Amino acid sequence: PGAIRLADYAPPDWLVPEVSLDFRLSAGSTRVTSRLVVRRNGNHDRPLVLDGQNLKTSFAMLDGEPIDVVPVGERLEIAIVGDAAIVEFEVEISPALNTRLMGLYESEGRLVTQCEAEGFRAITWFPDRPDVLSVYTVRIEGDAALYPVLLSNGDRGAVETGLAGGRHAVTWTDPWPKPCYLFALVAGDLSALRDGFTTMSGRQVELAIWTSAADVPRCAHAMAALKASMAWDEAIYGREYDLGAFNIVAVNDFNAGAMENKGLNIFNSKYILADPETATDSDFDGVAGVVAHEYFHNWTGNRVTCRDWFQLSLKEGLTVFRDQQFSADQGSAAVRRIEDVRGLRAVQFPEDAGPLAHSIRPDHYVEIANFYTATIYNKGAEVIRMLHTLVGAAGFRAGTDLYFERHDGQAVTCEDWVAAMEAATGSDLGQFRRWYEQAGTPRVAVHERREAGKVIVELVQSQSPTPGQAVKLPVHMPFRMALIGRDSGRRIGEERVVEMREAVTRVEFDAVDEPVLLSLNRGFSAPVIIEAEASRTELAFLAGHDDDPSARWEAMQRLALSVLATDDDPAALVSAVAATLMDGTAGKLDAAFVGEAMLLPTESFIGDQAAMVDVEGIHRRREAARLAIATGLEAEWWAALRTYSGSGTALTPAAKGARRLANVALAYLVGAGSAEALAAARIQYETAATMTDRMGALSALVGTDTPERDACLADFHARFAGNNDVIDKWFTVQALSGRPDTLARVEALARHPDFSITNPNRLRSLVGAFAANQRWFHAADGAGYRLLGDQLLAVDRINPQSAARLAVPLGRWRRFDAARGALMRAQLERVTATPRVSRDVLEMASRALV
Ligand code: HT7
Ligand code: ZN
Repeated sequence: PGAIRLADYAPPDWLVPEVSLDFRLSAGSTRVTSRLVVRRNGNHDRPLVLDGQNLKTSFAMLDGEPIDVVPVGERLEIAIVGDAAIVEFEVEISPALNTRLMGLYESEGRLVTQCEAEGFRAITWFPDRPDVLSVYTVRIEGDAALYPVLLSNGDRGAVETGLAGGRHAVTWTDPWPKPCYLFALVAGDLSALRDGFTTMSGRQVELAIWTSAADVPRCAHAMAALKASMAWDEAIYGREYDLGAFNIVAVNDFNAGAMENKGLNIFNSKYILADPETATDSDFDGVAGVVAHEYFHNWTGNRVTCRDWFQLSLKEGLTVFRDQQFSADQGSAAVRRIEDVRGLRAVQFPEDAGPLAHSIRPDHYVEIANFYTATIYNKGAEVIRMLHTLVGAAGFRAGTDLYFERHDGQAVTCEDWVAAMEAATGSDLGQFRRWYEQAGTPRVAVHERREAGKVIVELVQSQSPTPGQAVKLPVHMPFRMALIGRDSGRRIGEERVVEMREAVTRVEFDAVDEPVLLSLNRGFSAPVIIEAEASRTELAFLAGHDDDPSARWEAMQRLALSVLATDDDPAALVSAVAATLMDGTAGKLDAAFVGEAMLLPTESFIGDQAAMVDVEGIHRRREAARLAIATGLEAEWWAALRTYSGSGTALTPAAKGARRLANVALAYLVGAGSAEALAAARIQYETAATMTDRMGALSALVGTDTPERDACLADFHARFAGNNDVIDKWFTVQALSGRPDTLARVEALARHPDFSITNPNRLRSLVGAFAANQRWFHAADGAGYRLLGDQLLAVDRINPQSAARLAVPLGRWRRFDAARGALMRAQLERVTATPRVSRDVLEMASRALV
């Protein structure tokens, strides 16, 4: 399929300042009448071009006169003589048959829309591009019993009751011009948790979170997060909410996490519904983070939107950065930063190192849905974070103020963003712009020497070629570093923020009169891979003394990686773990940090460090190290379990940290294999007050071959039958198991009555999770790859976006031995050779094969 290129961008020939839509709803056949006020944009004689997909057009009119329309593929051209016109259509669509979950679709009897990126064209004829902004009036009419609640963007207007056939209607108007990807409609039998918020200028906003009546109490955490986000955006960015109502709807069938439609956010229920019984601490954090993210889009995405989809990171990178800042402010900032870095390195670094690498502003794509990636989102956020570090908090605020002042109501580019930052702060961001163009993760090699009482450090940056980008130029980045006394364990002098620009940057620390160790890339100030020599003793020392939490955690990770790369005795790692655990028990470190630092790097992350992934060797060495840590510190783990368990259901950072550390302790104890540990896990499972503790026990048991495991798995399924988000956990925990029968179990689970490929969450919970199980997905006979290929092709007929995501793990074929590589390629080739495979999947599989 043909690529769309940034270089071919041209402004829209016709603008649509006003749109009126009238929906006559029914699941089988919805009639959509549209009235578009169109205006010629510039001096040309080109026709109005509209997009449409699977639309049955019953009539079209131009300035009140019927016209014949003949679509060519998914495009329609209408020749217009004057400079303005009214274009009207009536189309018929079928939400019940829409399994792609784009456009208007049915989910559990409700009707819901998803329009980003290009779903509006499946609702009616329209120039479906983000640089066409319109004011919308929307009338929704439907059966009053089936669809008692009718929602759309903006503020609610006229209500019509008692219409013929038991129908009713509501009209909504949204005064803020918006691109069609932000349009939304929801209809169904919904109940709301209601609240209110008074904005900084004293306006009242009615807040409502809509779900089934039974789930209303489970929306409280999301509501609290929404109000906290509204207050935070006012305090930190001076941004106020701009409508009288803010509605959120939770749905079970959703392709992504959530959607920021103006005034009517639609969420995957996984990111709204939470109570201690059913949601883990990390689920609670996920709810707050995603609610904040979607709310923050109101300014970064909605009031100022993207000119074209190449600029996606303009809204996504910036909004992820803002939600990360918010979450850091709400809890333990250090642990949040470590979690964000762990996520970035687990997903984005491999993406940047493989065939799917692309810059945060790509210059071509085939299917835009394939570009909602960790690079656009998470590397995009790292780029914004670097800007924040370079210009400082006050400069950054001046930059965002200017950006909003210049571009409110516009569809703009990443260049407009950087230019505003530059103008507001007077900084030169010329070279910084390379981050937007270059794909791949830079490497920074660190060389250190002593010279006449000085410590001289040379930072050498380099970058390997990525597909289609052979030459890489040095990038501008802030590199935070400090010296730690090798004897005292204290920081020597001030931390430096070194601005790296050249290939080689020389840094001098004067008058250093004691031996030192380098604390590098503190706070993970630049998203790079560090190459620095350090002995295990030095790493263990930094893991015990570095005063920057990210650098301290990183020292422990590097120590673990060094030990896990060989068959050496893991004693050095065991004592570093012991020292950190003791610092926690002595109250010198908070429990959440200790829990984080105790976690060994995952098998995939260990694999990412080597040129070729040694699947069996990594698993064997990591299991051996886990056992050594478990048995070598058994008494300490029991003490930690006693100290940290029983923290109730509170969601304070201290209680969450305690639960985390207690569950790490339990996992090690179960790994050591004593009958007492199995009994403790079983008791914790049965008496848990929180899902965190219940899942902690279940995850510890799932890798064992014990009656406790089988009993707890069976109980879990029975106890939470019907709760989708929890049953997803039941699938995932089994898919991630280290047991040798995991593949057979996953095959059986794929035939389980609760499994369904039509629900994206369920598909991800089993097949997506299994593909992250390095040991068993990469079974040498290729059975894991076949399972993925089978599922991918089956899903593609139903939901191409879901299917395309499943191709990603196969794209790592170059990193494995020849036999596995060939088996992975064989699945990708099978996919590309399948007749009528979707454009989404074809693009992903073809790129993955390169
Ligand atoms: N901006 C939203 C993106 C999104 C999406 C993209 C493709 C297909 C379905 C989708 N649902 C939502 C989500 C966000 O970043 O806030
Ligand atoms: Zn977003």
